[in-house]
Amino acid sequence: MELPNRYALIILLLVLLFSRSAFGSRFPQPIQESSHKGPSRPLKVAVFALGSFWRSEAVFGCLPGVVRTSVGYAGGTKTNPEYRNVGDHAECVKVEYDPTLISFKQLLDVFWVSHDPRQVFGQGPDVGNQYRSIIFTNATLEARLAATSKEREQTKSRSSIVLTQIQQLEDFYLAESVHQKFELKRNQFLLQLIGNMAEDELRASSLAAKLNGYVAELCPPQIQKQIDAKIAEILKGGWPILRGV
Ligand code: MHO
Repeated sequence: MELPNRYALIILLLVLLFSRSAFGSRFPQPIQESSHKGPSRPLKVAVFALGSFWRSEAVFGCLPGVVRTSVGYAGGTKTNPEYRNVGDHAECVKVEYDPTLISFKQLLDVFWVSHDPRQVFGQGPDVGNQYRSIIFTNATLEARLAATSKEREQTKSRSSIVLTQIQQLEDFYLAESVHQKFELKRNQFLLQLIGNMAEDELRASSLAAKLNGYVAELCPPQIQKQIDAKIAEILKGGWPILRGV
């Protein structure tokens, strides 16, 4: 009785070992979060409005030092705004960042080059007050940095006015989940590759924030290339295909 059991166990172990090495390379290695628990360093929060929040989230999600992004409504007075009933709010991106890796000043530089702060009543093709340009601040120093950077932006040309508002951040209302990581959600392949995360996981994930920028082709070029290479490497391993049941 005892002997066959031991053999069975050894055979099972051998089969398991063999199947891992035989099939291991056929299965794609999912892209992993570099750190699952996220950094332990204290993060800072910055909120910006610069047109459609689908694009705004993609602009900031890929920057080194940005840990999390989400989109929402801020800058107005209406309580509980919704996408179809936004009231006087603007579409915003909330950026959680590690201040030892990226500064508020660097985020401001990205803000200015990522939209046209002189466009009246809209941004790009999008028309309306909800697409206005706003820098939200939550400290005196930030307000000063924002004001200085706006002045600098104005000096680039005197022929039109930089319309960006600078406001103390009050309430930030999280937008509906369909709008979170909107660009990434259009790419089923990448969603699968990161393990079909649940909505709250997706919102908290640095990896999802990066890939959201990648899909929109809004990452800095060298990061865009790095992600391209990583995906190509995974695909080389082959994708499992079910050929029958
Ligand atoms: N141009 C966009 C605006 C989206 S937005 C998040 C559209 O296709 O409707 O406001």
